[in-house]
Amino acid sequence: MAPSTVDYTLYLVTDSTPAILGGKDLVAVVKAAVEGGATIVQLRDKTSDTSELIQIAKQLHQVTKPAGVPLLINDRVDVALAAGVDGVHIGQDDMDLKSARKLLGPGAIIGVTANNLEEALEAARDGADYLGVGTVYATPTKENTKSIIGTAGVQQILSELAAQGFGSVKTVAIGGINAGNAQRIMYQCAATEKQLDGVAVVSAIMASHDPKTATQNLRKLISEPPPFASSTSKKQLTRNDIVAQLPDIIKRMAERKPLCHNMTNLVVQNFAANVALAVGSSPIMSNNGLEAGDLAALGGSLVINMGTTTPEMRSNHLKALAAYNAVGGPVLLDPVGAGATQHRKDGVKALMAGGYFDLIKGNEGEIRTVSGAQGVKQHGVDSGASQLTLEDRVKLVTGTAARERNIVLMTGATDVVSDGERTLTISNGHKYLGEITGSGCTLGTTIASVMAVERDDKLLAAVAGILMYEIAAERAGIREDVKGPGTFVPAFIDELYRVRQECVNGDSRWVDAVK
Ligand code: 3NM
Ligand code: MG
Repeated sequence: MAPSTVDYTLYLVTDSTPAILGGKDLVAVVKAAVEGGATIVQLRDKTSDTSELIQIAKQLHQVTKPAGVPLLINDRVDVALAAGVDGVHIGQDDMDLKSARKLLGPGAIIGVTANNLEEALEAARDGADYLGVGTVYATPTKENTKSIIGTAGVQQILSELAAQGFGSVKTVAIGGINAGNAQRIMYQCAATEKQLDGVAVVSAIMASHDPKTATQNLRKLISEPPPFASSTSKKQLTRNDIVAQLPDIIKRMAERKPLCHNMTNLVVQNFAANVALAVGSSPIMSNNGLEAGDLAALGGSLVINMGTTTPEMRSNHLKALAAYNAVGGPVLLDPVGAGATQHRKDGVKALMAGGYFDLIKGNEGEIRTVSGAQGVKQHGVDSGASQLTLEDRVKLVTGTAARERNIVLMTGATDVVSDGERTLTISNGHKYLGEITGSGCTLGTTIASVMAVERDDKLLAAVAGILMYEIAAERAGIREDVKGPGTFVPAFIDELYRVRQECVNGDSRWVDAVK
C-alpha cells in the first residue's frame, strides 16, 4: 500500500495486556475492529518475544490485508520486515526515522510519535509519513507519557507544521480519546488551517466488550459534526445589525421561557434565579450531575460556575457538561477565581478537557488562566486591576475563542467578546455592577438564557445578553430611588424585567442606549 493513499481516519493501536484486552483474543478484536471501520492498525506489544511477535503480526496481517487496512508494528523494524507488513510506528526512544527508512524502503509507512513542536518538525523534516500527536489527554493506557498537550497543543503543532511547509504530513491525535470526546477533538482541531487526518485509540476499542460496535460508533462520531457545532456562516455584526435584532431575541426568550440550568455557587444562587426570572428564562439551580441528563433533555442551557468550589463539584460539572454536549444544549463556563488556587487551575483544565463550552466568560485574570497563561496572580474572585492593554485583551480573547472554536467573553469596563473571527467591544454598564456580589455570575445566567433561544449565532446571543444586562444596569443606576449598591440590586432586577417587557410589547427604544 502506497503511503500516500492511507486512510488515517480511525487508527487502532493494539494492546495485549490483561488490563485492556481482558480475556479477549487479540486477532478476533482486530478483526472486529476492521469490520467495524478501523482504517489502519498498529501492533503495539512491549512484552512478547521476537518470534512470537512475528507470529502475531502475520496473523493480524491476514485479517487486515484483505480489508485493505495497513498494518504497522510499534518500534520493531525487524518484526515489520520479517512479517512483511506495511510499516512501523516509532517513538522518540526507538530507532531513528532515517535508519528505519533505509531498512524499510520508500514504500513503507513510517509514523513517529510527536509530543511537542520540535519533535513534530524534526519528524516531518526527516520524511515521516504521519505523526502521532499527543498525549492529548491523560490516559492510564500508556505509562510515562510526557506531557498532556490538549487540543490547544495539537493545534499549535498543526499550524506550525503548515506554516513551515509540512502541510502534507499526515497527523493523528492520540491519548485518552474515546467516544465521549473524539467528535469534539476533531471539531476543535479543525479550527486550524491544517486539519487532523484522524484519531488513534487503544482502550476505546481494545478494552470494549464489543469492539466492532465500539469501532462503528467512533467512525460515525468522527464523520459528523458534534451536536454543538455552529451551524451558520458568520454574518457581520455591526452596531446596526445588533440593534435591529436585539428586541426580537429578547422577546423570543420571554415567550419561550427556556430552562436555564445553573450549577452555581452558594453566594449567588438566589440572585441568579431572580435574574433568570426577570430576563425571561426558567431557572433551575441544581448542582447534582446525576439529574443533568433529564434537564438537558428539556432543551435549555447550562451555566457551570466554579465559585465556592467543593471537592466533589468537578465530577458533577463533568457529568452535566457531557449531558448537555450530547444534545447540543449551550453550556457557559464561568471560571470564577480560576487563577486563585491550584484546585481551581486544575479544575479549569479538567473541565476544558472534559467537554465543550459554547461560551467561556470571565474577568481578565480568569480568561488569562483559561488561555493557558502562566503565573496569573489572582487574590480573590474579584477582577482586580487590568494588566493588559485593550489591544492585548482583544488579541487574547480572539485567539482563545479561535482555539476553542467557541465564544470567549472577557468582562471589564470594556467587555471584549469574540467567536475567533468577529471580535466586539462593549462599553455599556454601570459602576454599581462592580460594587455588588454576583454581577459577573448573573451576567452568565443572562447570556446562557439567551443562548438557549438564539442557537444560530452564538456571538449574537452573547452580545444580546450582555447589552440587555448592562443597559438595565445603566437604567437602574441612574434611578432616583437608587442610593448605592444596596438599593441598586432590587432596582436592577426591576429594570431587567422592564427591558424584557418592552421587548414583548414591541417598544425597542431601550436599544438606543447601545454604545
Ligand atoms: N501513545 P488510549 S498515548 C500508545 O502520547 C500511546 O504518544 C501515546 O491509549 C502518546 O487510547 C498512547 O487508551 C495510549 O488512551 C493511548
Ligand atoms: Mg516506542
